[in-house]
Amino acid sequence: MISEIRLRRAHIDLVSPFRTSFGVETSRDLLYMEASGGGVTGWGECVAMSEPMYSSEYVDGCETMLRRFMLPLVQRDTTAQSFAKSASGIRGHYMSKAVLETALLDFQLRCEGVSLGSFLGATQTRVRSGVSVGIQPSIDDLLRVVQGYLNDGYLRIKLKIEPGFDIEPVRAVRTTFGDDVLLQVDANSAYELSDAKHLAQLDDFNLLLIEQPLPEEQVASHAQLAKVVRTPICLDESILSAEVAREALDIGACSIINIKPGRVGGYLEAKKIHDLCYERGVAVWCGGMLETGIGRAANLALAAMPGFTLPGDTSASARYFLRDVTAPFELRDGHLDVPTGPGIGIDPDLDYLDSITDRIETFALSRG
Ligand code: SMG
Ligand code: MG
Repeated sequence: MISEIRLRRAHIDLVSPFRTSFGVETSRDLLYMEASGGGVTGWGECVAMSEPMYSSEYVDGCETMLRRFMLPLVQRDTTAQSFAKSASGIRGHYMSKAVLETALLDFQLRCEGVSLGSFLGATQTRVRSGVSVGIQPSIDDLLRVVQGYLNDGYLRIKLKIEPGFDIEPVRAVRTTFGDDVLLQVDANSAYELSDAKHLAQLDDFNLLLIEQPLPEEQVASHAQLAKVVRTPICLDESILSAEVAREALDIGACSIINIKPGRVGGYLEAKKIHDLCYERGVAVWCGGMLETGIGRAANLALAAMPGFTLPGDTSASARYFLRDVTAPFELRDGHLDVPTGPGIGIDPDLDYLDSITDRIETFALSRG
């Protein structure tokens, strides 16, 4: 039984600025939920950024949602499943739901001695790692950064693109590193349907996929775009639930899905999207939100499910942080090991985590 929940706010610097079509991240504004009872603690890490630029959610807003509307739903005997059910009445706010649901799930799995991987039906012991490369000041800089990641052993490169930094950078990377490199691009909604012909120029570069070219709400426009562009369209921001995923696939808006548990309300919904895609033979991969080791551990368990046939944005700790809050995840032959211990299978280094913590608030639970 859970006796208390803690909400922790912390911050950690990134090793280098990460620029996307919507902004630059230089540090990670963190929110963790910790569900504790009987000496066991379950952890969740919120994926929201400090500003509502990737999507409408942002971390201070998540804190408000958790305090006002979600923590009041939790009692001592609340499970991840019962929380998901009671929180389904709250519209949107997927990232807030996900962090609390994950802490509850981690708590119960740790109590049962079951790893998140086995709970989800993981079939792999390690997962192939890709890396997401931010927009660089010049093509020369981009080539240097990509070379560094290839030297590290990353098995797939994803280039962030935006209008004005798209066709030529992709051409340069393809020409310099050759046809064998698994390569894809992510626009984070920066284009319009009227850019379809422009985007079709990317068809020359044998990309695995184009991720989220158009705004989140324009699912049907992606189906139009898919008729003009030969490269497979992959949706990220648009896919907020298994229902949206089903509709997007039905109308041909995408042929690949980036699954991010934080974006869809948690691992239970993420598993539903995996299962739907697996049944239909649609490839999925695990996205990333610059998570620390807590969020990364859980994502690795998900990425070890059988439908994750493409390498994800599950990079090593060193790609993000000088020092992670857990033991670092390290690349071996381009792979990361899936944690095997109960729950997410890893614990934070509490002394270090405390040293980057700004504040902790404790919520005692009623008996229910
Ligand atoms: O965790 O390696 C990571 C980041 C991967 O590119 C990444 N994430 O749209 O897929 C995406 C972005 C969202 C976060 S950008 C700050
Ligand atoms: Mg994306």
